[in-house]
Amino acid sequence: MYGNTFMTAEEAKQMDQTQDNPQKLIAFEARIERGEKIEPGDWMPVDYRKQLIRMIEQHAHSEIVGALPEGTWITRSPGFKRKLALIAKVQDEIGHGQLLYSACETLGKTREEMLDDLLSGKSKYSNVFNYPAKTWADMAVIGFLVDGAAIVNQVINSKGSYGPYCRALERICFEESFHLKQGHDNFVFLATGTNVQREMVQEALNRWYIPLLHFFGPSDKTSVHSEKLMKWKIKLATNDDMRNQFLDQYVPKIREVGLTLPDEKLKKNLETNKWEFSDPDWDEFYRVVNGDGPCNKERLEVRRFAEEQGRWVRQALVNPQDKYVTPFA
Ligand code: FAQ
Repeated sequence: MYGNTFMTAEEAKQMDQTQDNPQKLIAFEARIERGEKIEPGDWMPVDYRKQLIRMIEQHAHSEIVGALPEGTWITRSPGFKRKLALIAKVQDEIGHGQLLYSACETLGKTREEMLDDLLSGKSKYSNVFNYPAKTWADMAVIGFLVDGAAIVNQVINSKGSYGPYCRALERICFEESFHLKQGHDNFVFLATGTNVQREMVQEALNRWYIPLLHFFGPSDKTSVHSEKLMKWKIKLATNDDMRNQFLDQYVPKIREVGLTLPDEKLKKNLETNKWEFSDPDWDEFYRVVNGDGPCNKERLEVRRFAEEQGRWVRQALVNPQDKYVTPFA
């Protein structure tokens, strides 16, 4: 399983009992300072483990829920080759989820516990996947810009301090780079196509602009976890820095094909080197990430359905000699 080692919750608990050891904390932080990777069996502060579980688990859920909006377009893809590419991409996203669940299991939380927390709404996943994919142009915007945003975040975090997460991110980034090409090709094709195609991609872009700004998380002033995550090099750039890097890379590419972003205030301040934009309604962000977005219910219902329909397969893998009632019986 990709060079990682599982850890049971019991083992993690035993390790966490050695917490009140200031010497260990100093040695741990010195390792991080030197740029060493922390590995599953190594001593780590309880909060380092908790933060990693929270973040990797949310990331894993985002990958599998993230496959759903694009999944709805597989049967409606315009043409065989586009369908093949979309199927491959969706399959990759599920694979990323698997890699990340494995990385998270090295910290002592089981996959079953993580999936239960996703289905009960206890765990979060990325805001962007709670919006509908209304037209084929959404496939272009997701592939080009959501994957583009994910790459900005993941390339940065792949240089982080926890070995299993960084190794998973490196591999994920290779595959996401292919997704980006697929998305870019689709995006340019529509932007340089007929008036109808151009209007369709502009309309999709208008809908995705705010969710994409939200994607990098709340501003540095209101981010809850950034300080600790940065101190322990789990996160290597702040939310605002990642958002700025994304705008730097992608706004010129969007404008290059003659498309616009729906924000008159969006411009780069050449003195500060930072992008300025209208406040992207953070109330909407919190509503969406806390379960009240346009598609939250639908996304979790589909995941629940998949969980129920696949239960007999998981049981049969564990006890192949037993008889199972399949949904096809
Ligand atoms: N969505 O204190 P901070 C992908 C929550 S993968 C939902 O700033 P932090 C691939 C945050 O959890 C996309 N919730 O948080 C793909 C916290 O709530 P909590 C996923 C969000 O951790 C492409 C609260 O707000 N990528 O797209 C979001 O320091 C195409 C306060 O926030 C990752 O997960 C959000 N956008 O920074 C798949 C990367 N932002 O937990 C299919 C790893 C914040 O206290 C198709 N994660 N929150 O209840 C990270 O880098 C960080 O967790 C951030 C947030 C940057 C997302």
